[in-house]
Amino acid sequence: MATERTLSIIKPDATRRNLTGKINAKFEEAGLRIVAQKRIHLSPAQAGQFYIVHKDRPFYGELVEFMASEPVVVQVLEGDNAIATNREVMGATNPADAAAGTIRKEFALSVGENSVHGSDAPETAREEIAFFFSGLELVG
Ligand code: RTP
Ligand code: MG
Repeated sequence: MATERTLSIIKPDATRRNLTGKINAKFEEAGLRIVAQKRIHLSPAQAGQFYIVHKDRPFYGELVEFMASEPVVVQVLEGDNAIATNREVMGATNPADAAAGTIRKEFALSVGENSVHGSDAPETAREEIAFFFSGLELVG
């Protein structure tokens, strides 16, 4: 298995409810190491740029407004097959479809306010990590 890095975001619905520690515990229990982490408040323009791939989807406006509504915690997770491992721990996008024990099953409020983001492929992981972190901030 290859060591990978992925970009994770703890979304506003979760930071608001003080769930950062519980969510981080799930990542660490799954063998993912948090190699960088910071709390930021995205502007609507920054949130819109981050999710630009979804610009033509009907939920784009709502998603951007939500992501800029309150602070988020952005982080880089490292581990064996980190991208897939992280998405497994996150669970399905819609919490109604998420498996027992996943973050979204336990904590998500709805398909939109679903507590976490995770990169979906190596190329997007590289882009998304570079969007938030400089090389100096990444301590392996
Ligand atoms: P993410 O990118 O946040 O890790 O989530 P994902 O891959 O599981 O889902 P994706 O299809 O990339 O959608 C991005 C985010 O948009 C919101 N969404 N809302 N109202 C809706 O039907 C709807 N569908 C998606 C969610 O916050 C989702 O995580
Ligand atoms: Mg996605």
